[in-house]
Amino acid sequence: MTSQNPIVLASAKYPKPAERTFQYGTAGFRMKASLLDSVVYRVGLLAALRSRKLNGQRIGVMITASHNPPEDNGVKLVDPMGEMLEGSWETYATTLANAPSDQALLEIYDKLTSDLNIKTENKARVVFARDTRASGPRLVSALLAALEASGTEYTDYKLLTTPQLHYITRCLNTKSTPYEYGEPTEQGYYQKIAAAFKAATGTRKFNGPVTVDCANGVGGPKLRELIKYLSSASEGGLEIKVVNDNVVEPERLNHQCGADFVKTNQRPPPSSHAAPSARCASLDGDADRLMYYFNDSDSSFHLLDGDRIATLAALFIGDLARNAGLGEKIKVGVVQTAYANGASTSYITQDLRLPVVCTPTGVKHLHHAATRFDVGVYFEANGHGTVVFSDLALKRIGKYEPQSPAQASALDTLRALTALINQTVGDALSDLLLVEVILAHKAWGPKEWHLTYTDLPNRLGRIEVADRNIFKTTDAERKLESPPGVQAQIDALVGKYKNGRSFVRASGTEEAVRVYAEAATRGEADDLAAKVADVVK
Ligand code: 16G
Ligand code: ZN
Repeated sequence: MTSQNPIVLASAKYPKPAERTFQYGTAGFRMKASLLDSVVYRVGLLAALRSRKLNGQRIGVMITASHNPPEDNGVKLVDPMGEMLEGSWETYATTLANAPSDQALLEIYDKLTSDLNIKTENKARVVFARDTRASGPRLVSALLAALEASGTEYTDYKLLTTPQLHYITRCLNTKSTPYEYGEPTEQGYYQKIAAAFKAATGTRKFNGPVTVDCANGVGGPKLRELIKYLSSASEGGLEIKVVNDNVVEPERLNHQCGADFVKTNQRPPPSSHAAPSARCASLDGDADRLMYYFNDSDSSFHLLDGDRIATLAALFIGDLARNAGLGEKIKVGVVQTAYANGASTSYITQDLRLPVVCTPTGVKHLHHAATRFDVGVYFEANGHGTVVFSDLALKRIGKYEPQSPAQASALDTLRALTALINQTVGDALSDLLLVEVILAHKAWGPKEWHLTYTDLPNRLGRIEVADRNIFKTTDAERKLESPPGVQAQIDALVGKYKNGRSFVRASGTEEAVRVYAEAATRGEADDLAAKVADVVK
């Protein structure tokens, strides 16, 4: 009898809230945690299907809402190589999440099994973890119910950063293959990163400590753990001062701290008392975004965001490849979104002479575009990003015989970077150490880094509209094709401002549209943003 089916029976304990429509968006499902039980249960079923479809490769499930407030939570799937879930499967996630009843859910589950030719005799294997939110354990029980009901083997990695789960997923699926990525454990992650950091730093000295605001999220305890594997400051290692690492009081998560707070408010967390020119960094709630910043001697605040991390990494890796004698064999490229400051794009193309590709917002788009370069550097302005090395580039870097001591030294550093950088996804802990290595090599403080180019003043606004779905974009979100006529009005406004640039897109995560504008001066950028907002309202 169908009603005895374990999937239906367990589903009854996680009923879908009526009148709610869910959508698997750029960051998976994300909303108030109280609404998520049925969604997580159904995501567990999808993870089982995905794993069976891929012949029992491990699929990751991460329970987190990143930089959102403490009462939110979310869930997303990780594909076998540690990438984001393949696009076509996002639709299946949405369909399962919206099944109106337990019975309808089973019917969709069975239909997906047959439509996708999934062999039911294949093993299903899932690994999962969560951030520090209070709702995490409850949502884990919904996930477990789905894994049990679908006959899935699973491992609970408990508390991890999102990038750690991506790393472990890839390690598990590449174990004992030529593409082995590392030990599939949290310790393995720290060991790999710490060894690579040591090798990449060599004999260079760090210019004082870095203070890291951990958003009172999972990044705090994990950074403290990582530090145990690094050389101490007294041994010539990097001194990392950990702040905002209170995970005992969950309501402090992302509150007045963290990468999103710093980027959105353009100021340090109020708890920060950093000395002038001291290096400061902020992670977000699941430690996949990183922001650097410092206060000048005159107390002016300077943000070193994702664009700055991308330009720093592209500069350094481009130089290393050339100095190692691989300049002709390894092409470095940069991937940005329309939110990248125009000055960063000019710096990359004109000063670094590297190609830049622009993609729509969302990590999966950037990551995908980055894999088309030998070495692809991608960062969103919000601080999420990484560097990916193609198989060919890794082979060339691994096999090349240096022709001089200078080449050998550059090559050693480059090899160390391929292990230091988490190539599965943006990883704030790995990116932090990458930035520190580069600054140490260059003997730069944040000021010198900041001086590489001058940002164009810019403004980002948020407008609530009746229906954001009427705003359809083209050209990597830089132009609106609907509503008709709006783009022509924006173009006419932009033309009136020196270095003016503006675009409008519907948010993928909120019921709103975003307006971005930049121009030669602060006044003009604000003015342009306000005028474009008027057009959209
Ligand atoms: C999601 C994306 C992030 C993007 C943001 C844009 C992932 C993992 N996360 O958080 O990359 O910057 O959405 O939000 O892809 P918006 O569409 O509301 O502007
Ligand atoms: Zn995040």
